[in-house]
Amino acid sequence: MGTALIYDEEMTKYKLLWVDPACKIETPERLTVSYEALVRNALAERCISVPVREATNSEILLVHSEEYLEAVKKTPYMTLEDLKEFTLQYGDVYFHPNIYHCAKLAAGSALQLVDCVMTERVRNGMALVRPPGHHSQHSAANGFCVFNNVAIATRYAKQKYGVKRVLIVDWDIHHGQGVQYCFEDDPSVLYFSWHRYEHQTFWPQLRESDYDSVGKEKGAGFNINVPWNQVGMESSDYLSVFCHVLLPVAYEFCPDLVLVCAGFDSAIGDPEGKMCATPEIFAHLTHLLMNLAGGKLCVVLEGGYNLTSLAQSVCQTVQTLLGDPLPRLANLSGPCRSALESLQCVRSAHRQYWSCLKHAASLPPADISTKRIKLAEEEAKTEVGEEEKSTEEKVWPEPPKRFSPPVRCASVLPDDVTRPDGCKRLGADQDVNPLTASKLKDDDCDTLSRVITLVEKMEQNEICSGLALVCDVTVAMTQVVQHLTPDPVNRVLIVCVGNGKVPSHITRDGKTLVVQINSEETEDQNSKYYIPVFLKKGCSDTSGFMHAVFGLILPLGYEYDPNLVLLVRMPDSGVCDAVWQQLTGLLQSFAKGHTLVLMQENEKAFVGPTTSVLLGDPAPPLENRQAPNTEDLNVVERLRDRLQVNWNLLQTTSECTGAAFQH
Ligand code: Q6P
Ligand code: ZN
Repeated sequence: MGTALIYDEEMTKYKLLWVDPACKIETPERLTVSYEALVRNALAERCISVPVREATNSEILLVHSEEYLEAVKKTPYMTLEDLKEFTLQYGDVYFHPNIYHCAKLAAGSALQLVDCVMTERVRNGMALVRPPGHHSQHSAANGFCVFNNVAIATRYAKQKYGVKRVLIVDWDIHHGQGVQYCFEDDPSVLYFSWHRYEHQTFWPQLRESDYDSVGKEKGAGFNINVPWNQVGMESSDYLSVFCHVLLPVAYEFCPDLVLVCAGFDSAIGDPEGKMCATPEIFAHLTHLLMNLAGGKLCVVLEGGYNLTSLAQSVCQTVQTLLGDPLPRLANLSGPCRSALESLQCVRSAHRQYWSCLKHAASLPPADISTKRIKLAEEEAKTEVGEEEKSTEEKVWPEPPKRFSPPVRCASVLPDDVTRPDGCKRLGADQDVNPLTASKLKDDDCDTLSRVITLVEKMEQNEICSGLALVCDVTVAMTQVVQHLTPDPVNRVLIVCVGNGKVPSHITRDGKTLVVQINSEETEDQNSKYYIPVFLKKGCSDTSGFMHAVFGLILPLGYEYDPNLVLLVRMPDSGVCDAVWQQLTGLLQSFAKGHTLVLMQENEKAFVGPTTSVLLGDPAPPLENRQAPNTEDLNVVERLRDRLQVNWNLLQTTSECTGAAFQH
């Protein structure tokens, strides 16, 4: 199952025809540079090209009023003067004789994408469209948007395919207020948006863009706003919001379909967003959404005004949809203080609606709302001359080419286990480096030397990921760690699932980070590099387990930035297939996808489900939507409090300790 790409040159055939400084950034080149970059990087040819179509009247009316549609319908026949006049009734938008046609194609593109994802002609896809959609409202154009492409696609998916729950992730740097208004009271649509806000001084300067607009009536809790109150937010700020808000809530919501309002004005270099996240962040944001809804992910272009940054970000997104290994995000800092304030506010505003946030600190920092008023007043005074400041352009290195090793997944399996399709078997003796083999004196020598060979080939980028069935996972993990060259750049993240002792020389060597999810207390508790997570019901509690994955494992992994991940399934771990597959999939975020999975010989039944995820198939959705065990949530929360001194990405409050704020 492939990736759809929807693009048509026709959508470049309208532009601003008069002078308007607010609108001059929205150009046809936005689309051409994005598409040309996909062609140049040989990504377009790997996608399934799907034709555009016009959205029909009745489809547009799913979201917009008849009066508004009738008014827009007249624009192709207007004179320049009439168009200017017509434009004036809306904010930050322009019309052109061909924009109505393009707006129908843009909305129709989103519908085509939903159609091919829902009918499983493709797994996922991206639509490159103009005009964008997320600001447009029931009876109004706004912010370069004419029809609300993603809102229309959402209603269409619900109506045509009976989709029960839709998640909309709006990573554009502006608030998609049009989407918020459309679904505010609708619990079947979870809308998440982060946006430059600066205490309500940034466009569109709406009170309802703040964190406390959580949705209305039955839809309360289903609208999540993350206001950025400072510019310059970085990748770590974005990731911390994904780990500590969006992902736990999204998995609890359990969508049947995920749509992205994909604006790339949230990337570095954008003149509107003024943020600092590099284009590689979009590879990760995309990947983190790819195991929801069984992989049904539709990405629809919104903003993005720095043509270089936009094109690079679009490529990162599409290459991830295609399943290529992710780039490493080196040197992530922790979230900045302002981001932490926002995070704390959002988590506290939503703690009553989502059980995964039940234990979030209950109070936003006291000065936040007063700050909004104070800053708004200051801004009003200093507004003149603000734009002329800091004209120097941001520079950042071009993202390195993402390389896909010739072998995606290799396995070391006993002879009686059938090799899963698409997975190379590492068995023939000629594959094993004789030097390696001679170093190992063990009963299990043959298997272990093949495992070491697998790791070597991963280091040399000949193999991306691997799986091995061994007679003792603890021995195997020890061998692998010892074998790796003692170069300090070699960092291994070990994720141990289940009970059992992890040898202390591994947990104390200072270059291996071990996170173990278990249900037994172990002695060794206070090391920075050995993090045992005791869950009452061990790995069999889905919600508690996933809470630990989002709240601990992902942020730790991002901050540690390993070059190899060892995922170890301890004997009798009790973890169910779907949870195991989700974890395996999410761990592909690290080490360019270099994950080695170690399992006990007798766990043959898990070979198929594991390799399918290593080969890039989405993990099945977690249907079991029980509330997590309170004690387990508490354990994770307390661990985070304790460890955030060492690991910045674990922070969720702007105070030194979140504990003081609880309950
Ligand atoms: C921003 C309007 C311009 C002020 C110029 C889906 C994409 C978008 C639109 C932003 C409109 N203000 N200094 O729309 O969110 O990027
Ligand atoms: Zn935008």
